Amino acid sequence: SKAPVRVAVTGAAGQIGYALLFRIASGEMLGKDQPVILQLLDLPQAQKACQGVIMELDDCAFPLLAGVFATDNPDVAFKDADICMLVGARPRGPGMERAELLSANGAIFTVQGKSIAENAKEDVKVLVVGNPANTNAYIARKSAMKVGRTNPANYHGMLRLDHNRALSMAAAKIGRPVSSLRKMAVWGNHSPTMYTDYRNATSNGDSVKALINDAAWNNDVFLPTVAKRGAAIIEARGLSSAASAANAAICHVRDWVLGTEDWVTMGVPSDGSYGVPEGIIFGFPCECKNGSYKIIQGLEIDAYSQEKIAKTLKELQEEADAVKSML
Ligand code: NAX
Repeated sequence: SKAPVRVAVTGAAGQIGYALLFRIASGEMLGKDQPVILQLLDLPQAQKACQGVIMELDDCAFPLLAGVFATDNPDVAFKDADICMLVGARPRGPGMERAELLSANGAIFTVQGKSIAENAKEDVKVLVVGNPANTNAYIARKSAMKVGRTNPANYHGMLRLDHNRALSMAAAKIGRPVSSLRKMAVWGNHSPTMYTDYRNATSNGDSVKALINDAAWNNDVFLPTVAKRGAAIIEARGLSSAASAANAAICHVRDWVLGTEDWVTMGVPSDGSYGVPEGIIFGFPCECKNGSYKIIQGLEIDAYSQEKIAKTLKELQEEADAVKSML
């Protein structure tokens, strides 16, 4: 049988952690034949809650769960990790300015990026879920690059929830199942400036854009609804998205490790594609094969799309500028 894969999960005592860990342990992320060891990181005051989660993991008697522990020490949590899912982050408190939020998270992700680079496997795959996800991934990557050792291409931010939201909403609009859809894309930041793009999407081979054939709906309904979906969930549930966020994290890592047939949106460090400066963590349509990903090249960017991409890029560059002094 296969050697266990070590998966570190931060923010393990939180609500996304609770929706995520059981699915990883059941084999939904890495395959039904792949044993896993879960390495949980959370703050000191959350250790007791982590022990409760571990008790429940034990009580599931998952055949694939080869081990689990919790710690408040990043160096212990990331030791020999093959995959790091960085869910824990500093939430925006009441009256907190954007700059304060960025610097509070900068303090977390500089430490965690360095610790990953020093302790994890050299080919570790890192997915940042905690917001602001793109910039937290940017910080972790830059911090890791000072250490060297790990692959700078493997520091990602999560845009998959936005991608999945777009799939579901486009499917409902055309009255066909999600499974009929291919080639959805979301560009840029995981924030309301993201640009959700179905221009290249198909449903059973038919153009989704032609089936919808309504530019006003795209601009006035589809884009803002996907962009504000997180806020709509908070309004309805009184809590932010958790099960769908955990599902998106599972999808991102599963597709990265096991490969894709379709396009998937990943927040990856730009290699200069589509004029996005190198190193900015930007949502691009990607394909995955043999454990690595590739940004889909050669897509036509019309004037409308260019304007949307420029706007979300500007926001990411401003966030990068705001954390420059920490890196
Ligand atoms: P919770 O507040 O339920 O849980 C967060 C957990 O992280 C807590 O247990 C906390 O103790 C822990 N934590 C805080 N700082 C830590 C640190 N330095 N090291 C380790 N653990 C730490 O939040 P939850 O609902 O689980 O959301 C987690 C993060 O995901 C938030 O930042 C949230 O904004 C973000 N989201 C990102 C999404 C995305 O699409 N990229 C969507 C969902 C979600 O909003």
